[in-house]
Amino acid sequence: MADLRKVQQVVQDIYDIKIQGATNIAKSAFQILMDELERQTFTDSIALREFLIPAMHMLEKARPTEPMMFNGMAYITAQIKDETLPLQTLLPLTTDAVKCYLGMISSTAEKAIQNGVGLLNYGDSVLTHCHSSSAIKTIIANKAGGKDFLVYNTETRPLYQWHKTAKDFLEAWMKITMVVDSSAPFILDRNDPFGLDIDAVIIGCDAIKLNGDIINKVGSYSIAHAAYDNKIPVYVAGNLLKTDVRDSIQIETRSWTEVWEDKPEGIDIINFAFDQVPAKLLTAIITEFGIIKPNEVRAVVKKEYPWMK
Ligand code: RUB
Repeated sequence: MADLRKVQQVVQDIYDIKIQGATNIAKSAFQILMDELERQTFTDSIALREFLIPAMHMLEKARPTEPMMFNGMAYITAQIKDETLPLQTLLPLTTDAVKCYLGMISSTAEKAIQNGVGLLNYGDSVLTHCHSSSAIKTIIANKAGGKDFLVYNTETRPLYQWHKTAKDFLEAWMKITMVVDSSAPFILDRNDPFGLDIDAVIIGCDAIKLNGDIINKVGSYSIAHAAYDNKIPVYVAGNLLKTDVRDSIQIETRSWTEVWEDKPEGIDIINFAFDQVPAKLLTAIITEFGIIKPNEVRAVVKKEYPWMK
């Protein structure tokens, strides 16, 4: 009988947003696979597969809008497709594949952050949304060159991921100003009454479509629209391991209890976790292969990640 208890705990933590953000979700998922492959004893290759396959399915379903997860699962599955492999070959092959993908997540994230250095100038104001480790680290990396700038961040209802974002910037000794979600498009207006004069938007993403659209925390769509209308560049701190090559990603909707726990009967609530931003509103995507235009995604993914299917 496969022991999936520790995997189940990580699935629950991902679902409960104790682990959040596409990169952290993927890292935790592949780390628990790695830990369990090392911790558990498997009698034969069938026992190993009886653990691995359901574990991967459970993790993949924890949040439905995460291609970095299914691309990794596809990568591992491709390495072990030979059903005849004995345990002594299958186990190290599986462990190596998981380790390799974990390494890829970290190295690509680091490369993308470095590729985003130089986007911001001294004195700039930048708006970010939700909690994206990629967007935050890219903004902080821009400051590392000695340049100072102002960061605005949205509250991110209903779960208030802004608390995490604010703490990350505070730890990096950066000045951060919080705004409520519904005011974010307004502060991008060149005529906003406070004259905030935002110079750039940098947001993360959960999924990148082959046509260059991206999926990110709900609210990204209206922010990108307002930025586009005001000729403010919108950069996506991305990673092409997040490409939805199957065009199968669903926008996650979450329980209405997150919005109004004791709502009266008769009221419907739709609680979208993400929205989709059309490529035409995006200036560029900061990736591990450089800063690319949204319409270059298909060609770059085909060239750099031919194994993605
Ligand atoms: C987080 C979110 C982040 C992306 C990218 O939403 O939308 O912008 O996941 O994150 P949630 P990263 O809080 O619902 O997971 O850059 O860390 O991969």
